[in-house]
Amino acid sequence: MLIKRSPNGIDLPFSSEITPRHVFEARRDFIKQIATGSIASGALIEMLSREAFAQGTAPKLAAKRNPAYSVQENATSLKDATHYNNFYEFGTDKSDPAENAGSLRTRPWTVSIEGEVKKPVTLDIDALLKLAPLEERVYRLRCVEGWSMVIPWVGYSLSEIIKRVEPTGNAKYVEFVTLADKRQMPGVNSRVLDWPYVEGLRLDEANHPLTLLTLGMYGDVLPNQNGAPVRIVVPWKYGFKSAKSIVKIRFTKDQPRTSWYKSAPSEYGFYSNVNPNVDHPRWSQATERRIGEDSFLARKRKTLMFNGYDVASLYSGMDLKRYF
Ligand SMILES: Nc1nc2c(c(=O)[nH]1)N[C@H]1C(S)=C(S)[C@@H](COP(=O)(O)O)O[C@H]1N2
Ligand SMILES: [Mo]
Repeated sequence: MLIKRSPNGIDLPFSSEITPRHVFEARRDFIKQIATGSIASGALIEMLSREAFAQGTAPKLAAKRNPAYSVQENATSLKDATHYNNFYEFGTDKSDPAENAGSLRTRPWTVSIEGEVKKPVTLDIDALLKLAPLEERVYRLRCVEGWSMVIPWVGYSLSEIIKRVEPTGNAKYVEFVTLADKRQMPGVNSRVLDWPYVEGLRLDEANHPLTLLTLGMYGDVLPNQNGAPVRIVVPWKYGFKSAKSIVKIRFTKDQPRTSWYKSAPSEYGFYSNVNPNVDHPRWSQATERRIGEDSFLARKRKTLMFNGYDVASLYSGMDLKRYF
């Protein structure tokens, strides 16, 4: 993949500057067809990426940057983002997922969407890729352990799925259940967590446009260690809320019993919004270390309320010390 550095310092994949005439004409025809509505946007992305593939220039998962939902900060290097991971199904060391996740088979893969919905459905990964136009969004990710990264994710708002399955009036929460297969995931043999890894959101949090159904990063499909083939990313919450390698999305009446809450309820609350004013019982949450700025000269960064995202209206009237 060709990489150029953009003016704001974020690494962006660019397509070739010189477009051959036949490619240009084909592209013009595509654009006419979209204008007349004869091609769906998902199909368009596929056609454009196939065209770009033929030229050998473009990323594997073409997506348009959504600047309204992207931070203007340097992206963490792909190397760091794929070699410093938490994915306990593959081991508890930061280097374990990169080393062990090669054994994960990500195709075929289905996600069952069920529970309190009028239209339950099971979608395979190709259906998910086509369900809505893919966007690139550069988000901060803040781990509860005190480090952060900036990652260009590819996906679309989870609300795109939610509106299609039509939650019933009983649906108050959404639960994400991730794969737990001992044959593919060596960490599932250990008892560090109660498997499968389960996370959850309140329905309004799940419907917030920032909540990203994530299928890729850095212009390509998700590497296994980052939660292939599909994960959730909730940028204003601690990283552990962003469940990887999801197989089930369940709408519920009751608050989901999440894995980290079950393991230590006094340390990992259900909400787990990034909040510099509420310390973890064993350490401060006021500052963070940006991965890639680890030299002794690098200052720690101040952690921002809700990780810097404008989501306070979701929690108006709530005591965030109590509902941590
Ligand atoms: N299934 C599953 N999802 C998971 C985890 C995990 O152990 N298992 N770890 C979480 C934690 S603690 C963090 S910080 C993020 C890390 O995501 P990244 O490796 O893509 O940066 O994934 C989250 N999602
Ligand atoms: Mo984390």
